Amino acid sequence: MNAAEQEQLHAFHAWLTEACERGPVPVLTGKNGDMDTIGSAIALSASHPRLMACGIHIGRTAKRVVENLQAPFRKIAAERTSWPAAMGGLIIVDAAAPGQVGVQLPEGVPMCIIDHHATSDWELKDGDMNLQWEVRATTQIIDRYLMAYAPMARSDDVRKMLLAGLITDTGRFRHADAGAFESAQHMLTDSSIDYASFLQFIESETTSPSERGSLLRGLSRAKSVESGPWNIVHTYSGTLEGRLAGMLVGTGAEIALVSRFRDGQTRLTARAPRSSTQQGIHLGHLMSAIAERIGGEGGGHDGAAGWSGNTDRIAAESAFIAQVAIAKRKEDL
Ligand SMILES: [Mn+2]
Repeated sequence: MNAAEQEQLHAFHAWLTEACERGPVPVLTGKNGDMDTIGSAIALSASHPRLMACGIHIGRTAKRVVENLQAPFRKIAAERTSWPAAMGGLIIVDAAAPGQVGVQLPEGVPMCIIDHHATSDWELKDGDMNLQWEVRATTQIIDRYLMAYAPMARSDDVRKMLLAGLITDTGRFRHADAGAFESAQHMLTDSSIDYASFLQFIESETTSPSERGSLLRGLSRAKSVESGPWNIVHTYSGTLEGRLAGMLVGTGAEIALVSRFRDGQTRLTARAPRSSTQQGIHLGHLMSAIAERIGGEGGGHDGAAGWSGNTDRIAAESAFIAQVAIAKRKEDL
């Protein structure tokens, strides 16, 4: 952690202390409900009784971990959301844009964004804060805060929440960096967590026959195209797009794209292996460029990103493929 980050944590602590003095402070998760966003919200909420983890959706892995640990998390309605009266502030974790939380945000409440995406579409007002760090998971930022300002909150269960977010966002440490390992070590040190069995628990996910069917159909529809200097393998599927994209990367795709159309909305999910990001691909930037061109919202990380909007599926796919075509390729390493 550098001096600027230490200073930011100090400012965040002051912001949070004041907000909690004014009233309840919801800690809102991203609408994908992945383990990083849910784990971050629950772990941070353990540091003060006025904080409450909440969100519109809890993803599959996060749901299993939350149920297993009986962790406090409040599901809120996406429409006509009822916020607590006299909120002292609102914290949003692991979401790069207002559209990624899935609810209408309350007016006139100071906000703090805690995120690690490469892109950010938040507009900050006076009294708002943004903690956007270049780390592999938002739970790393949360743990840094807890270590410095609420060490008592770092129970084994809280550490498991943090660790689970780090494990899943790094793809079981396949996309980790030195900082991610350092965070993992902090989370495990002086805990009684058995890392290997916790990992086994996280990985013991079952696939239903219908899900297996859609994954297989998605694979059988996959097409490989050349776009400028890049190879893209793309398909569409109604579910488990992230997992399907990971499988496409496993076929040797330089860029994997899975699209989905549902209820008038198209969603693009893209993944790229490290070899592609090292040669200049940044999927998060590509997705924001698409949003600028055809509308909707897009962003994310270099090797994992998404876009969603009202355009039909074929037009969105074409926009992605066209954007990739103009992405320069660095000399092979
Ligand atoms: Mn994340």
